[in-house]
Amino acid sequence: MNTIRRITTGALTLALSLALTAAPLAALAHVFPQKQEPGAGTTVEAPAKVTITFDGPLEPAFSSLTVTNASGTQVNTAKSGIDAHQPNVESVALPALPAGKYIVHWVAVAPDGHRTHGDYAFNVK
Ligand SMILES: [Cu+2]
Repeated sequence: MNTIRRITTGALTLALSLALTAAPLAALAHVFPQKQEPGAGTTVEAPAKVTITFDGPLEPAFSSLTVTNASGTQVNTAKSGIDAHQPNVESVALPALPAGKYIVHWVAVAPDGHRTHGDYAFNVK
């Protein structure tokens, strides 16, 4: 009884300390979107820009946002940029978009060089 209890506590302590050491490392190394405007899967009036707020600062030289239409053609002509006052906010200006489905492709590089990427769609009415 006593031994089992000790083992269980030991395993719990080990799991806890692993979680505690792993979490901050992962958070430092890789950035992910926290907020997307327009949001994933939403249908909106043609937006003037796409803005993504990440959970950590981005390396401007290697991070980017591009937007393509349903046939895969890039629709943004402007280059994406990081907000001057918020290093975790990136946006890209858009031309007047006709109705349809659009895909936002994001590449986020943290200051330590770790890269994450993803995409999501929104619809213009
Ligand atoms: Cu990495």
